Amino acid sequence: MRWSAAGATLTLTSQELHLYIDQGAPGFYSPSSVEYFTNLDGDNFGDYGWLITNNTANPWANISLLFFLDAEWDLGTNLVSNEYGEFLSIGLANGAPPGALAPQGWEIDEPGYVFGDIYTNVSFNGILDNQNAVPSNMPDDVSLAFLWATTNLGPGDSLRLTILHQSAAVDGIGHFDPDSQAVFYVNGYLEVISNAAPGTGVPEPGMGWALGAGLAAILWVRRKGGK
Ligand SMILES: [Ca+2]
Ligand SMILES: [Ca+2]
Ligand SMILES: [Ca+2]
Repeated sequence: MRWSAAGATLTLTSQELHLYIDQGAPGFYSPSSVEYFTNLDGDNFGDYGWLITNNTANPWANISLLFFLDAEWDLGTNLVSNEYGEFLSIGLANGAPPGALAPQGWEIDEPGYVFGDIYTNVSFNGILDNQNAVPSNMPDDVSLAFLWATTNLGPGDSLRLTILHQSAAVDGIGHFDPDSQAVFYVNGYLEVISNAAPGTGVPEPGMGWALGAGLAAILWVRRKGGK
């Protein structure tokens, strides 16, 4: 069987980012969000994502990003439940810039209309089960998710999550429609972007503050000792 996207129609039903910060209720981002960017072509191949900046005065702690995608092959001719997913591996996508982070968790599941727990995991639990509930011998409606966890994001710094839809890949998840002989592969990467002033390097979030406090303490001790 020759797999390709040629002649098949890929519909993107849901593209969602759920951003958890310090165990609060997650923020929700979609293609309607101002943070969204897209370089998808007319066949829905290419890349897209969200650029989110911490515009608060305080660091964000214990951050998790959960990306959810519900896509369909040839919705108009063979519907959504004849498809399956295949997990390839966790790895940094081709073309990811230096320092970008590969996903740390994944899930393939029915989107939750019938039996899947993926949407509860993404939107409520903030975890993924690293399991494929829609393999080739149990075709159904395929949806998928990836997870990134990072430590802190300082005020003014940004997270840029990029999701790739590719016709070939060695990492990530493949989404197949055997009747259409169609496949696309999904992977993504996260960049933590420091907006610190040029010349200060890329400090660990919070380190500038710690360094400043340490320096102040040393100066205070010296001044005190000098008296
Ligand atoms: Ca289909
Ligand atoms: Ca599941
Ligand atoms: Ca689907």
